[in-house]
Amino acid sequence: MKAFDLSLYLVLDPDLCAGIGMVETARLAVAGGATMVQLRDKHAGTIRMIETGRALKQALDGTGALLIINDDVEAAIAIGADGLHIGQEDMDARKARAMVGAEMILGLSVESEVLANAVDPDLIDYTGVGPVFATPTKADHKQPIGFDGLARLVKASPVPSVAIGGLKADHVAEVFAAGARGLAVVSAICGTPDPEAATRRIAAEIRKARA
Ligand code: TZP
Ligand code: MG
Repeated sequence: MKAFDLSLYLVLDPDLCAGIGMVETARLAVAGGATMVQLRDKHAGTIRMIETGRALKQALDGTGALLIINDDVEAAIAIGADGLHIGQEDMDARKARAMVGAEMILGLSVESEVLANAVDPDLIDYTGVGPVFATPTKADHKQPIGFDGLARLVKASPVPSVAIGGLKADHVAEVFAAGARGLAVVSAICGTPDPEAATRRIAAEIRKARA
């Protein structure tokens, strides 16, 4: 499996990125220091996921940033993405791993300590832990866990974790203090007037937190 850096993980949202689009948003964010980019489009079918995913792959090529596909295993394989991210209600981890093979990065969302404890490190490479805060970006999100909950779930997770949910540049220090390897953000970058500058601000906080 490829080495991966969870520190500044952009999750794309087609509605929030509507102005300049997901591909341009990703390009700017990676120029600003995003280390991973997830294509998450709950309304796109596999054909559209593949189309957008291929454009993203081309935009990210040579940058070192990795491309992760949310939920659609068929699209992830067709795109030749670096990884697949699944939720608890999506495909079963064992089946997903069997389909993507050993090389692809496989991430799983966990919203509780019980779920974090149940993660099989032979199948899953990282966990997405949250939501730390309530967020309008995901209408059906689970109960927010706060930074105390984040620390507990990170500790329970047998693989590295990235925090998600309502996170901004101001939260970076607490995210790393809780033991997470990084933060996953949507609205802190997507749809902002200057996605590259917004990403740079977060990246600068990450350098401080890690120093
Ligand atoms: N999963 C849990 S919260 C969330 C997802 C996809 C959305 C996070 O969006 P934002 O805008 O960074 O709060
Ligand atoms: Mg899902």
